[in-house]
Amino acid sequence: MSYENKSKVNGNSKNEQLEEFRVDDSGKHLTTNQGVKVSEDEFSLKAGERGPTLMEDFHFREKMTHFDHERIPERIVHARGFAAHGEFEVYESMKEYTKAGFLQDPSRKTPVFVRFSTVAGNRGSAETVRDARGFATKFYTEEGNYDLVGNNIPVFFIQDAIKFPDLVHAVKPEPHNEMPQAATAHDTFWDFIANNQESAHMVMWAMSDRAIPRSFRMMEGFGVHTFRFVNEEGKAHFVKFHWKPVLGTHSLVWDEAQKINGKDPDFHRRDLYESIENGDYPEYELGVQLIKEEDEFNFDFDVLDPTKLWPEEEVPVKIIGKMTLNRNVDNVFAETEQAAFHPGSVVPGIDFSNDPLLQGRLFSYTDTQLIRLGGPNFHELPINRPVCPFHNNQRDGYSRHTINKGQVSYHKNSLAQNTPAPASEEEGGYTHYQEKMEGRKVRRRSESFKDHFSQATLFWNSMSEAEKEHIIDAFSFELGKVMSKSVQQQVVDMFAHVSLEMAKGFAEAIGAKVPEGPGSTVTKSSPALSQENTVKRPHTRKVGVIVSSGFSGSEVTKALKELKEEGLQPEIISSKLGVVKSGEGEELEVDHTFLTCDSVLFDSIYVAGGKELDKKFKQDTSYFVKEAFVHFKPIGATHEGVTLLKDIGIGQCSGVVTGERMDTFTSDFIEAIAAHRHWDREIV
Ligand code: HDD
Repeated sequence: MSYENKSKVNGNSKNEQLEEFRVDDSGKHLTTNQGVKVSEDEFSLKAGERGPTLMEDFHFREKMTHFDHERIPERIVHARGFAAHGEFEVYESMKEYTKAGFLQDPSRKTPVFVRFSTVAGNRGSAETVRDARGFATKFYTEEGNYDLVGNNIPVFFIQDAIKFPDLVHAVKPEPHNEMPQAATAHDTFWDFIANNQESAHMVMWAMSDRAIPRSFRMMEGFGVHTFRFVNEEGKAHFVKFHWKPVLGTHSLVWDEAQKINGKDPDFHRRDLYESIENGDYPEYELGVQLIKEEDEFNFDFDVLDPTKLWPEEEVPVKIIGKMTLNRNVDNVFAETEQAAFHPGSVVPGIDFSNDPLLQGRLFSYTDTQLIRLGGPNFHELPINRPVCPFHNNQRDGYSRHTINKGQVSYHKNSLAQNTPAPASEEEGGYTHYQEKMEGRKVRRRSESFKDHFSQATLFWNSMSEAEKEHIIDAFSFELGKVMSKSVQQQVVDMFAHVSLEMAKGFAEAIGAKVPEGPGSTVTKSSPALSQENTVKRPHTRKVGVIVSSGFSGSEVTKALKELKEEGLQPEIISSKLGVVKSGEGEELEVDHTFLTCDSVLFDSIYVAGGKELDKKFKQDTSYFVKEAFVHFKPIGATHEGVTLLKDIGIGQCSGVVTGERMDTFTSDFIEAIAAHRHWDREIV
């Protein structure tokens, strides 16, 4: 059965525009690109049945040439990505702070296109690697496209864009053997870190659970830099942008993440794609942190330093709107791959700060599209076109689609009454914030950018015990893969400035010299940074339900019904596909066998059992359940499942819910699932 995108088109101006470009080839005659109907597509034109192919076979030549040119260069970073369409609405007018049109009117829905990505891996790499995730949003506003090109980590490795090529060279697979793929666990990355210590704060995030999100739907997004909101009166505020997922921020565990990479390298895109197809639309609230221009110097961080966050307890996040992703793309290449984001795409009411990382990004993104998308007309590609009209004197170049009429393509002119004409501010013309500037030309880092460790310690201090353990394990893993003893030791010594306890923890694990000092004197913490304090909801969680023939029909089907009613997604696992029959004759369609899925692909496991439990079934169940157990996942068991669990050696403990009392089983189990993981479980 061929796939049909059933998402609605009407009411979303971007989708209505894209509809003009969408083509459905099914049911049509095959033609060449010149529109000539093709009579044969199996055999090339030959001089005799056994003779050579002829040059005049224009259909063969066109088909083959197009195929030979199908690939374009992948993004130098963020090559592996997945995207969806949606819409954004503001909760209340933000007039007081910004004149941005899409932030004025709660009844206005602004179309958006969001691309999530990993940073380091190539286009075909696995998705649950340890890495930052890109979170790039294109708002198709009525005043032009606004791109919020962020990550799921609120700070960055470096403070100045001139170091970006060095950072990326160090992160990418090493040049002499092109290993490892999509991983920072290698010498050049850690050599870079130890010798560029401004990276300390972001490394803490990268070693934390944040770098292995459970889903794109369950991670935060951050604009990272300080931008400016400017209102009608020309008054500005510094602003930082946040996306807060309605389902909360949740992560995988490292062992699980690595196994998923083998079992389902498309894990994150599948999750996003299926959620949208199921109508479980991913939602994120937009939050802003605002600092008055006059308060610029009233904090213990420099607002221009992209390695610093603004603790939410000091500068609260004001929730101002919501984004809903409600349509999958029709064609990944045409939309996701050809999408061109640019932090410099702003609209009136949003402006830049002098963050030197942002300033450099303003150059890099157009530059990269020129090579990747093959010329200066990438803004004409359907996915990149604004929904508002655009007019200027730019002309020609590769793949120009627009047919500009008339003689005039210059300003000023008299032949076209000096049009297209610049718009005044009142007419909506973009005017740059008139920041007063003076200074000498220098190649220097500001003194106020020199504290590299305080916020790294703030992050460490804010973690729960389980999160701290994961960070130490992550360092131990990554540095354990580093060959150079010197680099290992440099990293240990560097992070001894962040936390002695932490550095000692991984120094021991990798056999490095355990540091004596210096440690940190920072005692501050920010509870908002811990995922322990995030929203916890069971909605859309996947439950692998292990069932065999002769299961307790009415009670198990009732439990499954209740799980579904609460928005969870039970999927039936048994030894073979087809149906399993209960003792009373009820039938359940089997979704997976033990071969076609794995416990790492579920949020929780429910062992419902059945009368027919052969040795193989028990072994497979045991493997599934033990794996879920060591990944701290909620486990439920009823009927024969209770005995199976006991036989495996899993007794009463945190997050293990057994149906001794069927009347409370599902509610207890759902509560355990909502908690996400049970870190207080003792693994022996
Ligand atoms: Fe970047 C892509 C996010 C620093 C240069 N970046 C890219 C994407 C995201 C980010 C999400 C993928 C967009 C998409 O899905 O197509 N980048 C960030 C963030 C940064 C950051 C949050 C720090 C705050 N980036 C950064 C710097 C430079 C670049 C300092 C260079 C000076 N980034 C690029 C790029 C990419 C890119 C090479 C590759 C593909 C693209 O732009 O379109 O130009």
